[in-house]
Amino acid sequence: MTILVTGGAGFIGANFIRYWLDAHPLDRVVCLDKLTYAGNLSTLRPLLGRENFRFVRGDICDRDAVDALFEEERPGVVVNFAAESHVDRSIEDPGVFLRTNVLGAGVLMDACRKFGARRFHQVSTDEVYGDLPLDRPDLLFSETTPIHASSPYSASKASADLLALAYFRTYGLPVTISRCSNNYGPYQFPEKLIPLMIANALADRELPVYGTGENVRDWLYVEDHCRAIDAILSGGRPGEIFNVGGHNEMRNIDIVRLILRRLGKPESLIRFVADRKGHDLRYAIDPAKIHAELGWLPETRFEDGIARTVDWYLENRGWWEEIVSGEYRNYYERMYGGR
Ligand code: NAD
Ligand code: TDX
Repeated sequence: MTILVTGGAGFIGANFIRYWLDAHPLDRVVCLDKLTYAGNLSTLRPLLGRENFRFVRGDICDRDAVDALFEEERPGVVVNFAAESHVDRSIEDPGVFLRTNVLGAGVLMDACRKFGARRFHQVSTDEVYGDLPLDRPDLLFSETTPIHASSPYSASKASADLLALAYFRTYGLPVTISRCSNNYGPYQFPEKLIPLMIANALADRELPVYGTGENVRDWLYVEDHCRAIDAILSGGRPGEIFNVGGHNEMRNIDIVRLILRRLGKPESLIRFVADRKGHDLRYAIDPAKIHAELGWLPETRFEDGIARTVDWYLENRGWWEEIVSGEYRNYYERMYGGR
């Protein structure tokens, strides 16, 4: 079986490709990735020589290139990770989010129809549900919670979900959708909370915490997300949405303190900065459906996952130091300078 993984040079996509090749060594994996600022071919370099792996640089919005790749490879399954994924960047410049996250998903689904893929899986996010209040721990997002996106990023992801469901209903395209909570683990681009705080703490730079630091996210180790997608591909019914989460809600400030403690750095490095516009207060996923229907449960406890993640960033400085020394510097100045 050939599986096409789009956005596979990014954080979750690369972890998924590694996971898939281990779990399904007889499959062929083709990765299509544009290598935007967030894509990093060095993550996939150890796989490049493998017979059952192919990397293709290309844009999911480029219909001719996508069709040509489908014609050549005839993928049975397509998993779409390709996206602009950073909320702060979507607030700065929403246009590219609409293009890649909505139109790109549409181009891929058209190719799936044209060339007869038996599954299109859209990797979505819990952010499509908007946020929950901090003082109602009893409330969780279920698959029937109405869509209520807050940022241009989440609105674009919600749009792609609607398009996928419409392709299922109108054309009978066998789509599935996973809506996952915040992932953490190796190979995450250092603009996101956990790797940013690790990188700054190691350089004795300030740790910029938005607002009061009381916003809550539900953190899941990336490998658990990969296993969830695998379970959905093998047992999830087309047309269905599955929430994926770790029952692991944490306040941002507590994560930041934990990272500082693990690195033996002082809390005086923390700096409270201006809040994110439209900042979602709390995300919390109810993963009851994927557990009941597909038997999936998270396996990595947060204490273990965060320890592994901090160690990984300590042991793989070359991977992220290259990133933080390049174009990322200009981004960092724009986003945090004078904030
Ligand atoms: P990422 O930003 O690390 O990686 C995105 C990848 O997509 C990059 O390799 C980039 O080069 C590629 N890409 C971007 N535009 C492209 C285009 N037009 N054509 C082809 N490739 C393109 O993102 P991530 O954190 O790995 O997230 C992957 C997916 O999972 C996204 O769809 C995101 O919405 C979703 N998601 C992420 C999280 C999280 O916590 N990171 C949680 C839930 C869902
Ligand atoms: O410097 C920072 N300071 C800070 O306080 C950054 C980068 C973030 N934060 C806060 C904002 C959020 O409350 O930390 C929290 C996590 O921020 P991000 O890492 O940017 O993630 P989030 O906005 O929650 O979105 C992530 O999870 C859902 C991914 O980036 C999305 O792709 C995914 O869909």
